[in-house]
Amino acid sequence: MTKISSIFAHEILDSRGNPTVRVHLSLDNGIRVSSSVPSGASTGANEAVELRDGDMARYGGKGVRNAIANVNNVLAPKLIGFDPSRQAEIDALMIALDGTPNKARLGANAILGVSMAVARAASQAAGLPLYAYLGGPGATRLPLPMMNILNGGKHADNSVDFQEFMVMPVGAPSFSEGLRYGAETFHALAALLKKKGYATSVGDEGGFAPNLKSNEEACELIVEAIKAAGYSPGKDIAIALDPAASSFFRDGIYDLAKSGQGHKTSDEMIAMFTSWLGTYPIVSLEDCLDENDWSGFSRMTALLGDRVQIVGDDIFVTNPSFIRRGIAEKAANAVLIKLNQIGTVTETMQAITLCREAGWRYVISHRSGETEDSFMADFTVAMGGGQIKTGSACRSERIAKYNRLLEIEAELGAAAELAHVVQAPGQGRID
Ligand code: 2PG
Ligand code: MG
Repeated sequence: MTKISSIFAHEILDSRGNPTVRVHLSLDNGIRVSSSVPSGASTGANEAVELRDGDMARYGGKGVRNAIANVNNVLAPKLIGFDPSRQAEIDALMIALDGTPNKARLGANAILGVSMAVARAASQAAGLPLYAYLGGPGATRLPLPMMNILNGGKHADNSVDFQEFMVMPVGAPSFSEGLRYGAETFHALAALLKKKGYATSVGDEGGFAPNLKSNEEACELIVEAIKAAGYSPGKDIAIALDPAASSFFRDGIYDLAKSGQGHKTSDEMIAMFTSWLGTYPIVSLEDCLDENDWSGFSRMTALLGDRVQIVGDDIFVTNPSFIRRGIAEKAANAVLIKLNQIGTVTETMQAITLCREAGWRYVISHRSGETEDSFMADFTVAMGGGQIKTGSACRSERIAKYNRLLEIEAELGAAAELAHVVQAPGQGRID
């Protein structure tokens, strides 16, 4: 039996230049792997705790030396000697060693770094690519990408309140062709913005971050870019949105301060997105309301849930207990899945099992602060949900995931299939 022989963590930087955790793990047969932990900006209040040092003398308090020390001094001594294929047991032991409900003592960043490294080491010990180890021989489904080509909200210093305007190549015949559709639209959008005198600098996830006159103008420009790239809006390429509404919900009201478009109630937000559905080829709506607005989510799902994918991110935080409540209250019909919101590979898989049992869809997602680690690309293929959200067509921390998916597609050859989980706008689900 192969055993874990060493675990060692150190501090690295993420795509925003903030410290994060990298874990190196060795097995007694000579296999060595590493994993790196991402970090969000528009984080849900109930996410597992990302441990930061708070030492203002280093990185403005954002150092992760305590999390590193927890890996090296608390977790490593307990895990050496374990068979890495015992993922669930190892994750449960780390949860027990932490002893809090939200990983506040050791840090979800410490625990997840080890959890991902354990999975990767086990896959190598089994002689399998990570997606095949975690997903089995049936893991042949490549995801439809949600490519965030226009950034706003907390991910950009511009006049756009809504965080993510994404394109989904719903009509593409394969993953690589879909990626090309998205990249060509990204380049067409660049040319369009330039022509209109807008900035073509990019935000945290590699999408453009111009100062637009309104949030809606982003949708207009994307439709124009899709056409300019030679595609049919809605047929070849659809739009997905993540306003990340918790980030501009203040004192019981949605405050569209960045664009200067005033205040909206929950029902006014729902009415606005309903009208957008009639105008733009939108197939997916994530976090259109605040994370505590459960009744608003339920009203919106009752109204629009048969026409469009309604994704809960901050409201569910990849946490089985919140997802269970969401299913009971019909608060959405899909979940955004982020490994670091919950903090172990096992619990993330449990969250996905709940979605499957309820007939809900799930989208595996990056964070706005990322690294070159492409774990989530393999994880997406393994989980078979058919959708990945991992940023625009630029910035290497985003492209690392797309390139890994291209590699998986090539490796699967004729067995590779592209998921078609969303149909033309307003037509409901067909997966
Ligand atoms: C989101 C994510 C990822 P962040 O809201 O879905 O795009 O952003 O990582 O900043 O929470
Ligand atoms: Mg989100």
